[in-house]
Amino acid sequence: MSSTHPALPALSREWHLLSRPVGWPKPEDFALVEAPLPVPGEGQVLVRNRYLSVDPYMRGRMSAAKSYAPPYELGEPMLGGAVGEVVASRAEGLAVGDHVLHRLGWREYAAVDASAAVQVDPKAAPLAAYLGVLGMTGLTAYAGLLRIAALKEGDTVFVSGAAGAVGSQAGQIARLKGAARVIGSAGSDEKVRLLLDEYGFDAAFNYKDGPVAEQLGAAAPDGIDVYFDNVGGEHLEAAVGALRVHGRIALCGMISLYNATEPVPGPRNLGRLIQTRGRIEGFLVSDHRDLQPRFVQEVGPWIASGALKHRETVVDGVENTLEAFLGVLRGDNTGKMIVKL
Ligand code: NAP
Ligand code: FER
Repeated sequence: MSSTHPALPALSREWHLLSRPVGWPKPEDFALVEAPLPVPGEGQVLVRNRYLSVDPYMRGRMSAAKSYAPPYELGEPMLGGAVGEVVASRAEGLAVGDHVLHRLGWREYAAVDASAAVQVDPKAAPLAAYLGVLGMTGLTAYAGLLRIAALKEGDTVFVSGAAGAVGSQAGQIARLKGAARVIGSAGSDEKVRLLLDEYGFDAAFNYKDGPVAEQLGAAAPDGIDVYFDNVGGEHLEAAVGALRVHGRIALCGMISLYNATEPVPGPRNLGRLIQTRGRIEGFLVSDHRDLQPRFVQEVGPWIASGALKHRETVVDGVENTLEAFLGVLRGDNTGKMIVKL
């Protein structure tokens, strides 16, 4: 089976990693390169990407250190979540005009193995939602809160990075699942207002206003049962300090440390986990794909009804992908950061 879209360009732009960043990534570490349009092989589709995902974990893949995902290769296009339209197909079951979710982001066109593409329905949800609120970041919030932190009705829950893609969903799922009190932290007064006024958090603070331990103590005078950690560092130590008996901490991410050039001191108060019989557990969303159907079934209707609200920060143009990624590290985004091509 072979079919092709009528008008395709000869070239496709793609972002390459040129050198491994030390500390904050610099524009010189990257290049937007024009390459010949990829040619799909047997079993592949040519996808015109419409939305690219930029995510904090990509900072880790820019480093050489071995991790759960292999490092990006120098001089090669970077990888990442993307949703696009099939413009040529040499694969059974996918036709021109279909839409797919795949991992060859950071570029305009990609030749994708059909086996590595998931068909998505643009009528069921806006395409960008498959990268965020119904996609990887949404599932991360769901799995981390319900499976790792084992949220129970009546819990007091603290979420950092609470105006971001994962955090905003974790906080709202906690509320909708019966948490007694949900507290969020974020990096601007505008984000704090959004948590309180739109997302239904019971308390929220700007972590730049003063010590996290003090602000968390004021927001949760009786302590917390669950901490959903997106940030690490000072936030994590404050949460350990506020943990109640049988409290649970889900380690999702530690974005405050991703550009660190020196080893960072750990929380100095881990002894509290003994007194509280507390539990702290890291997780990766990729180990919890089995929850995807349950996640969509439970959270999808909340999104459709407006019970769970979300925002995206959309940056236009493949040429602005790097700035969008750097913006995530700086906190320019509210909700999922998306690049629209
Ligand atoms: P996001 O929260 O939408 O964006 C990142 C946010 O981090 C920024 O908007 C910024 O918001 C905040 N930030 C940056 N530097 C900070 C600092 N020094 N201290 C506190 N906050 C800081 O990103 P996301 O995609 O939802 O990811 C959130 C976290 O989850 C990240 O740590 C990511 O690595 C992790 N994650 C883990 C998994 C997994 O499987 N374990 C999967 C997805 C994501 P402010 O304006 O509030 O500073
Ligand atoms: C994945 C595992 C982990 C994945 C993303 C992550 C895109 C994110 C980890 C992090 O942000 O720390 O399979 O797929």
